[in-house]
Amino acid sequence: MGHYKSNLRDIEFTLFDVLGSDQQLGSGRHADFDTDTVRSILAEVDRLSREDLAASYVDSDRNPPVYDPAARTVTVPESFKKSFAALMDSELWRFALPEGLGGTPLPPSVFWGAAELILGANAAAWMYASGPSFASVIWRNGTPEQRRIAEIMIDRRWAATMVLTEPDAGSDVGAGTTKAYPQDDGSWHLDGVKRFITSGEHDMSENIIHLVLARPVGVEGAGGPGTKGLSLFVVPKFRFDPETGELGARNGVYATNVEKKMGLKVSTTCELSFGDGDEPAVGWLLGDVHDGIAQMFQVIEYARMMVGTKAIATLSSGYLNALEFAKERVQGADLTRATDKTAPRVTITHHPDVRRSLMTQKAHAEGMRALVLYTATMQDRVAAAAARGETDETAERVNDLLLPIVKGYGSERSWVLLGSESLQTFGGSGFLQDYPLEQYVRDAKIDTLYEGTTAIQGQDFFFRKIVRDNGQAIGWLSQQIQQTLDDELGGGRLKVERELLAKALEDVQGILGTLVGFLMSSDPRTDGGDLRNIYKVGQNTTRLLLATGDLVVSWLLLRQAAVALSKLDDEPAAKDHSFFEGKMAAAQFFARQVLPRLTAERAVVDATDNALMDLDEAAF
Ligand code: ST9
Ligand code: FAD
Repeated sequence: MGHYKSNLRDIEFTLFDVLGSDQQLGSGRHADFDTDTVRSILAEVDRLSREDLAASYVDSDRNPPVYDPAARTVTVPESFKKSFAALMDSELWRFALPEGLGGTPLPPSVFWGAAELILGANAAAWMYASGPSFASVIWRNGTPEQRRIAEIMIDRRWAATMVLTEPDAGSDVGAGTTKAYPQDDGSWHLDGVKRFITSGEHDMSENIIHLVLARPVGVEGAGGPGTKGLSLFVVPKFRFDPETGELGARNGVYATNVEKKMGLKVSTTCELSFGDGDEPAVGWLLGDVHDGIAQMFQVIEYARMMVGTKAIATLSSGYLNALEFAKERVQGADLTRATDKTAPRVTITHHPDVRRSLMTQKAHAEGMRALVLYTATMQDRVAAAAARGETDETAERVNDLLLPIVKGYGSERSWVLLGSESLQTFGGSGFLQDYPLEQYVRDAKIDTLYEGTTAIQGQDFFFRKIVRDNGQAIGWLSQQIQQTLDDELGGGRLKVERELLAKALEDVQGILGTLVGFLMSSDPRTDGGDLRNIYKVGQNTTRLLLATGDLVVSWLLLRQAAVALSKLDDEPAAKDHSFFEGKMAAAQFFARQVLPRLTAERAVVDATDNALMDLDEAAF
């Protein structure tokens, strides 16, 4: 048995019974897909993930890629190559490509449902396989010649990378110093060192296309300070014939180091040096326009969704592994007979604290799955509007609002719960390599770090997605939650949960109101304004992000529970009965055990002062 335990049942329930993702199938852009076809695609992705992709998960952790510093090459373990080949051969990546690039797009919600399975089984395989998705960014933004590069990338299955980070430019991408010099033939020569580049070097494709942020030199109107002065360059590992793709000379970009890491070891993390040898690092300006950070954010938005989904998929598998273990592990007597030394020993699922832990894992894993899929339904709306030649501004804004929650909240909750609850369920065995949990914990920690740390997600959420949006998206979302309350969804059975949700909505709105108050009072142009009040905002943006995540997850669990209730009325078969009872239990547990804490979070926010910022650094 492989490590990965999927939950296709819950994915399908959420997609089709709760979110109605099937309603867009069979017509328009998705005429080729009906519900049965989509279910069979999901079933095949599930099989591929549990078998072919999961197969190399452990081996490629214990035998990670080998870097040869003399040749500056990387050899990936054979077991992983097999998984990667299975993923590429499945051509699942075509479901996310535009038609013009040979794609047959699935609705994004269905796509992300399938993505969970792959990311849970072997996230690194997904990352190495993202060449076609990167090609779609080149296709969307490129000149006609560059569109041809996108086609070649797909035909020849080239890999790709996103290259932002430098030793002194991590969260602060705008501090990057890599330079790009224009050449007479229209190409550019890049010069600089980038750090931490995922898939930066490996031996699984004949070429790698690097999408690199660099600062143009000597170009009027470009190359200024900060992120806005960065442009995006397409830099191949090997030069190639732009018509046929036939490989030419080695380009001057090399992996000059590969990091040794805590987890996700099979995914290479490379230092890339541009133009430090005899050959120049030749690249082309994407779309022939200096709009690098905006172009790169098309990649980042996708990658943030991917990272959140990866984290949540790992928690789900961690929970299901823990559940299986708990059902078999016999230890101790039932608490009601604890003093009776002759009482029969029971499986640990009988212990109240183990049940608390298991339900904490289940409610979060399933609630956050719903968060991912709900966010993806906003992407469904955006794509459907685009196909009609329109824009769905609300869906765009709400998707933008939810992305930092998927990424920031999803990764924080998953990483913490994987360690504190899923691994813990195994007792000391969880600490061993006999079970997948220790690797899950190591592999999931990165999710709170890359693609913008949690602090960056919190700031993005408040300053960009709420304040700069004039509260439109958060207002819309609050209205949706309020509607659920007004409609008395779930009737009498979920009355208590609705009351708790109403209080949580009030608390989150209270936290937000306090932060907006701090922000306004930090404007020195207003009466009594004190610029340092912005620190009070900065102390609490992550808190707001996490609190809003709890609120949205609880709302989605409640919506799931209401559907489950109506299904239970139809007296389903025993197995379905248990599934629906489980949905009810998860919603009730989350509302009763998680939401009340938001009142305390609000009190902390309301009491914020600047003592922390006034403290001398020496006192830390
Ligand atoms: C990394 C990779 O960590 C890890 C995993 C790799 C896996 C690889 C495979 C993944 C698959 C990918 C496939 C791709 C396929 C795509 C398919 C598509 C279908 N939203 O606030 P300002 C823009 S990589 C959108 O002033 P600062 C915007 O243009 C490294 N845009 O920022 C804005 O202009 P305007 C990851 C946004 O103070 C401009 O930026 N590193 C957003 O200058 C300036 O904005 C990080 O993530 C947004 N949310 O810079 C860095 N925000 O305002 C984290 C900004 O006019 N640091 N823009 O619209 C940050 O995010 C910082 O906040 C900062 C600050 C750098 C943006
Ligand atoms: P720093 O930015 O130095 O942050 C250090 C700490 O300070 C963090 O806790 C952070 O939250 C906090 N902090 C920093 N600035 C602020 C602020 N303004 N306000 C509040 N808190 C702040 N990059 C790529 O370009 N491409 C890749 O493919 C890629 N893959 C990666 C793979 C791995 C395994 C790793 C580890 C990193 C990868 N990265 C990649 C880089 C990654 O995106 C950065 O590590 C990340 O953005 C954080 O930057 P940093 O490590 O320099 O930390």
